[in-house]
Amino acid sequence: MSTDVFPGIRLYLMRLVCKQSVLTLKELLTGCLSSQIKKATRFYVKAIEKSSPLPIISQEEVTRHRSLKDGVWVTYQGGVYDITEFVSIHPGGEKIMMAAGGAIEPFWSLYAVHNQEHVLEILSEYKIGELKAEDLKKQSTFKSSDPYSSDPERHPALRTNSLKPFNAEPPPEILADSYITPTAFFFKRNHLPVPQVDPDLYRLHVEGLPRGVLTLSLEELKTRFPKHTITATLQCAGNRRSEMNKTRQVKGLNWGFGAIGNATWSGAKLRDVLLAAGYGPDVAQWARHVQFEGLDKEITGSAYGASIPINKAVSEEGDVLLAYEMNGKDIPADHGFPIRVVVPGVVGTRNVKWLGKIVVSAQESSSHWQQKDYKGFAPGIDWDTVDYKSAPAIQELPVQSAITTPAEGSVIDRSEEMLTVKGYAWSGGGREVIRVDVSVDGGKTWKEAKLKSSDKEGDQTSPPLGRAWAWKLWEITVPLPPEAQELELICKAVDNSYNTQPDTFGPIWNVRGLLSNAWHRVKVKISEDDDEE
Ligand SMILES: Nc1nc2c(c(=O)[nH]1)N[C@H]1C(S)=C(S)[C@@H](COP(=O)(O)O)O[C@H]1N2
Ligand SMILES: [Mo]
Repeated sequence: MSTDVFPGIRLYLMRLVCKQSVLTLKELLTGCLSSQIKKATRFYVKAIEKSSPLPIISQEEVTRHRSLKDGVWVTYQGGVYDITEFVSIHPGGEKIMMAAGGAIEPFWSLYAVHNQEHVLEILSEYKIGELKAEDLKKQSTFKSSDPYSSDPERHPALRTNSLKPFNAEPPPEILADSYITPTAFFFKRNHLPVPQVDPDLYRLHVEGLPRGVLTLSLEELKTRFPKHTITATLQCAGNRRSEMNKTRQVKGLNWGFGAIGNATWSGAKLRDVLLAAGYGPDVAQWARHVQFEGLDKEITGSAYGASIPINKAVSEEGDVLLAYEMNGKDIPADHGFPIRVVVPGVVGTRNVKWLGKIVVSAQESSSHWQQKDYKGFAPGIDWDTVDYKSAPAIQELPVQSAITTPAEGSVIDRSEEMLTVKGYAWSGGGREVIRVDVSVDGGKTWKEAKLKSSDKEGDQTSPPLGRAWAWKLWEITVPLPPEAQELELICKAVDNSYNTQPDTFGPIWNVRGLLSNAWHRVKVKISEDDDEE
């Protein structure tokens, strides 16, 4: 059989194969085929594909076919299809004409009804060739007019700060309900569209070492290196920005106090991978930073990137992971599938997701996010006077805590007599939170909350010194002050370096609203019990 089989002839031949002369194109299109015919069809199509490799067709040629007169050609996943015959009887055929001469995928994502198996089966009957490989590559860069169309589904309970790129946090009340933050509710902070990565084609490149580039597949990362698991809290530098913003306006997404979460992460140690790539005392002479590049890219083609100091990366006690699991499952798309860096104790932004490249270097990452963002400035510096070169990139975060229940503005029933206040507390750099002080009278008097290191009641185990990567949850139950109509609840944490949080935002105000860790204050009302009045 020749390689340029026309779809009409194929259909005719197929009818013969099926020995079913009553099979019409319409039946094919509506998908109402008997399973026997379907089987025969598949068999036939496979047979044809084996016996006659389809011709390679250039995008240029496809583009010439965009009318009923010249023929209507489209591409789908690298195949070229002549759907002229189909268009004339397809309901809403005009719409499909928009795809003529180009890729059909973006239209299918708009009209999701098409993503059904029988439609794919129908389409397969019209295949006339394969798109030239280099044209296919180009296609993937303008696959869709909306680069966010392939972003994953998200839980509707999340509070969305921005949809494209997707940035969202959980309702904060749930944070202290579970020591491990459920993945679906873990805050999501994306600067760009979520890249789609085929785990079989995924490669991690380790560069900058004298031995040359080390390239690892996902499988190799999982099998060549021991699997380590840590529990670590991840916090965005912009967590609690909305509170600082109330003092004086700052620039950035208006995060509440939910841009923080605690998860278990499993993967290879970055240290082990760097040693395998040739890191040693000679390299230690000049290497100062480890740069990471994500597979998410800007329109300009530059990738998301960040770097961390080499000492953190290679230290046995640094616990930096190239993680492939989050809370015991493959890392989901939003959190960096298939590999993300987890740099425990270090600001979220350096925990690069969808990791594509690691570079050992004498320099920090040159990325926008390392150089022109994620730095702290004095309260007097504004947008006109800021000089990004004048401040170091944020790495370890300061001590932080917040009240998750009760929520701001809630009404507490006087007859309850007692009030339970709950929250989270964490510090950067592996410093352990050793105390959380709580006030229910606006800071006049303080009581110590009970700390928890897991969901187990009264679990107060301490992590190894300097490796307290995970937060503590805390809780305290206090009598309601008898006279008060309104309470101002406050919490502040102390870490094992005796660092504590500042009382107000004014003195730590900075133009980007980062490192926002003043005392967390929550106002609640007390309702009188009607019966007693
Ligand atoms: N490749 C890539 N990595 C990234 C980001 C990103 O946009 N792209 N965002 C960073 C920021 S600012 C934060 S706070 C964390 C958020 O991680 P999460 O979405 O898993 O909570 O990822 C960091 N890593
Ligand atoms: Mo962030």
